[in-house]
Amino acid sequence: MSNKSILLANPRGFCAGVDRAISIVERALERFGAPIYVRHEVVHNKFVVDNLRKKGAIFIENLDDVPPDSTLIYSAHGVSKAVQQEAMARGFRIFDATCPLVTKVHKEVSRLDEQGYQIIMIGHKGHPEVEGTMGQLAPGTMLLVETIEDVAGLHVNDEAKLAHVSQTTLSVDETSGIIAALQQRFPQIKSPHKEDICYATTNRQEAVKKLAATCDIVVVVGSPNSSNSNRLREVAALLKIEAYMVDNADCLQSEWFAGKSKVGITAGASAPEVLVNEVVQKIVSWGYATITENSGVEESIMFVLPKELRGSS
Ligand code: 0JX
Ligand code: SF4
Repeated sequence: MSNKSILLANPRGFCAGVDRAISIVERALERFGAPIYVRHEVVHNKFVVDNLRKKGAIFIENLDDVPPDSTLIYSAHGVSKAVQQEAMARGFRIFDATCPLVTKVHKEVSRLDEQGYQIIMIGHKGHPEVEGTMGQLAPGTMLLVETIEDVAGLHVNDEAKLAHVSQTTLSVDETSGIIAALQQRFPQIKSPHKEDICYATTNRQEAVKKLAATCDIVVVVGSPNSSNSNRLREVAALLKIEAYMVDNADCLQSEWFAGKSKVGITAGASAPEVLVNEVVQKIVSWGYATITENSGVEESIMFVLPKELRGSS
């Protein structure tokens, strides 16, 4: 009998924000018909985006590409105030698929700004969530740090009136290092009541660590532009485990598995379970016969849809 086995992480895959964002696009398509315009990929997953495109969603980055009187949906990652204002001025029918946990950070930014704080954001430059969160205030108002090294180079207005917020999908461990560096340099800096890194990011990183503890190789299902999926691969790799991220089963390379007896599999918050199943099936076909699933935190959080899109579909 083969001793080659597969262990699935728990939790893995879709989070409540992704579920809601995809439902918003699907329901808008059902209610109003194609085309429905979506600003940016609604979530960073090729399979999800391709499917919605087939149903009539059109993904755009620039509002100039949206014809008058269209329906427009903001992606799960959120948008800046400037994008919101322009979309409203153009008179589109707007649905906001921004994850409520990202909106919470937006509100925190506005509140801190009203209280006179200068805000430092921890996040990845150019990521749409960072653009949306920093874009809650006028350009140039917030400061961005990506690494511990960036902290030394900050030029702040008043050390006594500083606060920090973060992107929701960062590495928990890396971010605590950056926060420690901020606190060391600016002892009076105000921290969020509750960490901005969301429950889904935290739980999936914990789950991949548990996977890495007993596996020889870890496969993360996720698209290349998905920040939280990349973090899962990195978290596993930091534990000295060979770790790969794949968009789908076709991306798996049999050489990776030579000499490996236990394969761990997880998925980013934007990767559908159907892709996990396909990855599992392919690895099973290479002789990994036993499949088990780790125990993990149960997630019961769900977010409601916008009022106009609720009810039976
Ligand atoms: O690149 P991200 O991880 O921020 O986004 P993705 O992969 O679409 O995941 C779901 C949306 C997360 C927003 O916080
Ligand atoms: Fe929301 Fe977290 Fe999911 Fe992002 S990863 S959509 S913040 S629940």
